Amino acid sequence: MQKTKRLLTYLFSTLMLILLLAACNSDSTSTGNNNEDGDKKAEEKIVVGFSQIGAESGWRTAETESIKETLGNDSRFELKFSDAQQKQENQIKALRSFIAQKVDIIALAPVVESGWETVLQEAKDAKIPVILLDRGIDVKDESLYTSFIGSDFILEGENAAKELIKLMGEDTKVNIVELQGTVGASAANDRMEGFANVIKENSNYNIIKSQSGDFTRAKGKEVMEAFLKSDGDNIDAVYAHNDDMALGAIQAIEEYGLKPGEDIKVVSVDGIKAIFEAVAAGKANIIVECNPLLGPQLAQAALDLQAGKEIERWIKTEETVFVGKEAAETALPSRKY
Ligand code: GZL
Repeated sequence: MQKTKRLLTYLFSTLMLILLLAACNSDSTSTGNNNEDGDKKAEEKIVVGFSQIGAESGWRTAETESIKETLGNDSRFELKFSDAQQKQENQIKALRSFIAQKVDIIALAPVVESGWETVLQEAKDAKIPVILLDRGIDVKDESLYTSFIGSDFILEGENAAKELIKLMGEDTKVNIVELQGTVGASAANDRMEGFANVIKENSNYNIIKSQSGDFTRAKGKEVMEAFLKSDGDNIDAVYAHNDDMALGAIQAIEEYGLKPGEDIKVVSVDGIKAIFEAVAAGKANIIVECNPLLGPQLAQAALDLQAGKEIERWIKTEETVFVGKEAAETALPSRKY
């Protein structure tokens, strides 16, 4: 009897040990970054590959700083950053590198609207969502990107024209020269369209010259010098698609011997500190704000995507307009960039 009891006890404890080992073993099969249902484990970082256009303007630098500060200082993210020196081929190379590194999300500030289908299809095939930052793209297959975080450039252009007409009067004859942004960039195309939408409604207002200054101060100055040479005393206002070109134009107008902000009114888009200082000094007149501080919105979109949530197709940034010395002086102390 005793022998049987001892045997049964031995068999029972062996069985329990086998069951216990089997249970432990099933836990260790979920190795790697993901748990059983394929989601990233909570403590794993979200790897974001960001292809930035370059550093052509104060606005661009502010955007880069916002993204590096927000994602770079947040332990939930690993940010891989690439500066394309304003060349699309460098951005395409960067995207291919991010795909090869199997990042979780690609953020792209596309220098121009066209030429993205192939590389974005590669990202889609690799199941890596793409979030567009600050400029749009022109693709037939809208599923090639998940969301656009940025401004309404057509509205910015319309507001620039409306404020200029308010400032100079509907019945005044006004000849305008236009400094366009980078050729092919959505921000340039749409700011041009929006401004033209309003100007065409008033025959007193005419755009007599329009040329790209590539969103840079140096090129903006150079193009304005050419405008002044050909049409100097016939120019009543300059519309610049960004502040850096406007600041270059202000320099050219002064060197030409006229007073910017008085002889030639200056309307600009972005809202970097230097243009507020120019308006406060009476050298420019109208600022249409375009918000570059997109880091927090990118971070939130990445977190939502990683959590499997739907995100808005267009995550818009809120912006305003500043007109005249007093508005610029009041706003200056709180400007962050
Ligand atoms: C706007 C952005 C533009 C800025 C310029 O979202 O794409 O590019 O207005 C910058 O300053 O160069």
